[in-house]
Amino acid sequence: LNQETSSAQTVPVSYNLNDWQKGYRSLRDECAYWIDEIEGEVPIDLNGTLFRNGPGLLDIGGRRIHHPFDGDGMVCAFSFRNGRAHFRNRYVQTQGYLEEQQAEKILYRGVFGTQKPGGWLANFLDLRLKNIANTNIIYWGDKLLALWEAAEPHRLDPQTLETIGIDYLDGVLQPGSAFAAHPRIDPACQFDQGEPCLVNFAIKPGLSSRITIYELNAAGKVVRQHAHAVPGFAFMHDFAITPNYCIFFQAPMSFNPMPYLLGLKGAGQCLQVRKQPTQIVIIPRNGTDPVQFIPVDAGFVFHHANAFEQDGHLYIDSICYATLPDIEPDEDYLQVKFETLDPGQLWRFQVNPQTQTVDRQLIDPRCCEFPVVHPSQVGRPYRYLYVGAAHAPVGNAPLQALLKLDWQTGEQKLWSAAPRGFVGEPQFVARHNSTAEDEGWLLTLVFNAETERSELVILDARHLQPVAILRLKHHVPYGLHGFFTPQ
Ligand code: 3ON
Ligand code: FE
Repeated sequence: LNQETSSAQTVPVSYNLNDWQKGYRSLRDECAYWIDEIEGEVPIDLNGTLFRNGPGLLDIGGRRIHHPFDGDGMVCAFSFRNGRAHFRNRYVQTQGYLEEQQAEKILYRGVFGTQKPGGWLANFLDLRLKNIANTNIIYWGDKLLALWEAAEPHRLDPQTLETIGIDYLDGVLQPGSAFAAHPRIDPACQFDQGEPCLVNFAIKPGLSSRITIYELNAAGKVVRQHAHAVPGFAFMHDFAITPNYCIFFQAPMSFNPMPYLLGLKGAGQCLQVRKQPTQIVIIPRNGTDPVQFIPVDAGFVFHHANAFEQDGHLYIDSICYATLPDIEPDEDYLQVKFETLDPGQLWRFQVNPQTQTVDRQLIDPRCCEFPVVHPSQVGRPYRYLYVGAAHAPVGNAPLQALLKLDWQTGEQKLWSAAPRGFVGEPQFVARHNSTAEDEGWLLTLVFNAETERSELVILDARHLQPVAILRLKHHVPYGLHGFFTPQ
């Protein structure tokens, strides 16, 4: 263990920055193979496919992109059948990806600061968005969709990962429509006779912003849709659902588009979180009751873990940042000084809709991100939360561990891949016919800096102990979100 201490926190550093940096190299190869380096055993009753998405290219035509969130989407599929595991990865063949690979150079600006070569003049007034399809991937209604929140979904073939094309949800979306990268699946929708449905949203930001809610039935058809104006600029990456509500945290943002228009910065670099209360925006899913806005000090939230209704209150569990770092044009994301940034931390918010007041509680100071719960507990009271976490209990650091929290007993379990492992989002997969909420597995992709390759780690969710480590033949750049389907 590297025992250096930082000035900000007197916590032993559990990682080496050089190790962490190696997880952000492009993976150009597209592969398909049976995984044969396996430590432990793939559970025989783990059947299905884990899809995951994330930036695959960190450089184009010999030039680095400015931030990983600007990287072209590359989808991985891990298929589990009778104790065997198959890996496949493929780029989403977006128009921008194809054009840039053909030209062997950057042809589009990125939201997070990637610029075309040639300085500000080459970027001046180029306001096109490159739909990079890099944030999430879902399998719903027989469609595999790669998502990026500022544009339309791309449909892929679930077997080959070949790109079929942009998907307009049978004509519901228009060219240029957004469709967020954070759908939630209501496991038993009261509007659909208890069948599961997928709830997602789209945001049109502006001086006043517009949120559209889409609900898709199990066949993938949009069965409910309603739109709402929210005052002020809205950049909301995720939301939470309960049986009756969609819940958003709207941080107070200022957006100064000048540097973007002039070709000096990406649109996302022109956003700033103001030191004012966040609005909790509560949109009734029936589409007719009034929207409520309740202020609370919450900082900025990318991801919510879950929400539920209980005893006349609304509970929301979220990962909050006191401040967000600016992505400066002359800054290198690989040189990030983790210890100088505010960590993401788990908070619970309890909303009283009668009094329009909120109580909030910091659950744990540990830096964490990418929360998940059992799919049948989405929007319901739940017992277990799983989240990527830092190895150290305080301070900001890369994710090297998984944390399991038991809300009932307060007990925590930690599994750590430190000092040389770096984890991604965990996925919870329930065992077939399981009864206990933690009966199943957690799947996460770990970058191992020692081998400079990635490995899929399967943990028993009850004990948070690995049951199998599946070593890939190469690394996979740190990714964003994934989805498990039993198919
Ligand atoms: O002007 C607006 C501003 C804006 C930011 C309009 C807009 C819609 C174009 C826009 C675009 C937003 C986009 C495209 C956001 C994309 C976000 C993204 C790709 C990823 C977000 C990831 C969040 C987190 C917390 C990641 C954490 C990662 C780790 C802990 C390490 O791997
Ligand atoms: Fe996300």
